[in-house]
Amino acid sequence: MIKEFVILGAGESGVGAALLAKAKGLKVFVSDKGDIPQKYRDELICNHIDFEEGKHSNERILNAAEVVKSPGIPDSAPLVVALRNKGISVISDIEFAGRFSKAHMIGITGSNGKTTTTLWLHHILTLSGLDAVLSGNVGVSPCRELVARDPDVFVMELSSFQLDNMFKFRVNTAILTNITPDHLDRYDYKFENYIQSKFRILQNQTEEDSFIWCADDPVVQKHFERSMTPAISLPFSSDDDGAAYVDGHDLIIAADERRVRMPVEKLALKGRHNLFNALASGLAALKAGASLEAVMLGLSTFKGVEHRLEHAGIVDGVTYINDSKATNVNSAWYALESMDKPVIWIAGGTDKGNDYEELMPLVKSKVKALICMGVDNSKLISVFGEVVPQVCDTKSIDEALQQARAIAKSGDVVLLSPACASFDLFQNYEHRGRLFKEIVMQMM
Ligand code: UMA
Ligand code: ADP
Repeated sequence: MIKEFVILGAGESGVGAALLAKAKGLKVFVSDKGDIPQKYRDELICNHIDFEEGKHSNERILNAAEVVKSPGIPDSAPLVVALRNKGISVISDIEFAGRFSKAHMIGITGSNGKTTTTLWLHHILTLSGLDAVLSGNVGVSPCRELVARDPDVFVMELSSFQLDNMFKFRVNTAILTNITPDHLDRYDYKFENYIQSKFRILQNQTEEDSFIWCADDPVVQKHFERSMTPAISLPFSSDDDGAAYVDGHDLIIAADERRVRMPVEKLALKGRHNLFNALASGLAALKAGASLEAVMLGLSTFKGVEHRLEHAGIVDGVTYINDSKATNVNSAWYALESMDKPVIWIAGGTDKGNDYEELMPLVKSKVKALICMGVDNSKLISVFGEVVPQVCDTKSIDEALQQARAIAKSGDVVLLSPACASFDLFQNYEHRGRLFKEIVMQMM
């Protein structure tokens, strides 16, 4: 009897993998422990793919030829452990996609800046007329694209969860934006394990490939060893060193004997973190063959990504900024650093074991009021209570914005950059950001 190709989880990655497996003639079975969202259920039915929901039928699954695991399912799940103990290969949808593609693979990982860099790079490549497809953790499984065709270039955001189940996949151009603590619940609360997961992006590279990395990031600096990859090393820095760097008021991006020079002030997005994202995108674009003109145009015309330091409106001379995607301390650090007006800072939510100390100097110099917004604000209040002139304890976004409006004076900024996950009060960070913008719109 032909053994089944089993897919665990019927979200974007699982259904993408199922469609590709079916197209390649495999005998596919999809199993989801929860309810399958309607649009994915419809896709499975339309494509005559066998599935179950509300349970995992262990006996059937433990008889699989191979298993694709969705990234939301931890490696510690008992079924995944049992599969591995039985010697059954468990891979991610990205690994599966790699078997059917000859595209130039660009993989972007890091703790922060993945989505911005991925979309910015894709914008440049598209302007340059390259056949580049966006995929990975940005929400589109590469498998889905491969059912129809194999593009010239894949621009893939890769989360650590996806990297963990990638074994033979070769990333031709790997970008590592930075590494700061995140998702530690999936890594036995050991930062070291999370760091190793990020470096998996290098695992199958050859001399023909490239590794683009942030030389200013202390963790990457400390852990990157030349023996980890034979690829060409292309570090970037806001200093005057590396393959992409800053020289006076200009940024320089150089690869393969081609070189871009443009004023930093022409970059479409502001802030030091976005300078890093621009340098990384520019290097990868040159490696993928983009024209120098497209690199310069793309770097200066990108529209930015929703919920990342997004301008939400001006009310009574006060600027409102939605940075709801800042779900960890490091991203909030960059948001505060890029502020040049007095800040009313809205922060808080589900704490992921945050250490706020590194924010202290910025908070002391820039924040005139802290509006804590969460079910439990005690930690934020105890850390910043003595430091910030005014601290408010709020339990909803309406209340938080009401307080912020009452305190703000013309010329101030109200910044939502929570440094925390959103799940205590919201469905997700998008929900939090959308509500913020809606209320600001109503105030206008
Ligand atoms: N499920 C099981 N068994 C279990 C546990 C869960 O069957 O034991 C089922 C759930 O019922 C659910 C399905 O698994 O229906 C969902 O799996 P999933 O969460 O992996 O969903 P996908 O839609 O495939 O989304 C995943 C990524 N999700 C996660 O990593 C948690 C998406 O990233 C990604 O966009 C998508 O693949 C396409 O690549 C989201 C994310 O939060 C945005 N990523 C994290 C981040 O950015 O910080 C890493
Ligand atoms: P990711 O996909 O890695 O979560 P995003 O581009 O979505 O990254 O940005 C997440 C948060 O981090 C936003 O608040 C954004 O302003 C901030 N950010 C973006 N780029 C960087 C960077 N290079 N370093 C630190 N923070 C960043």
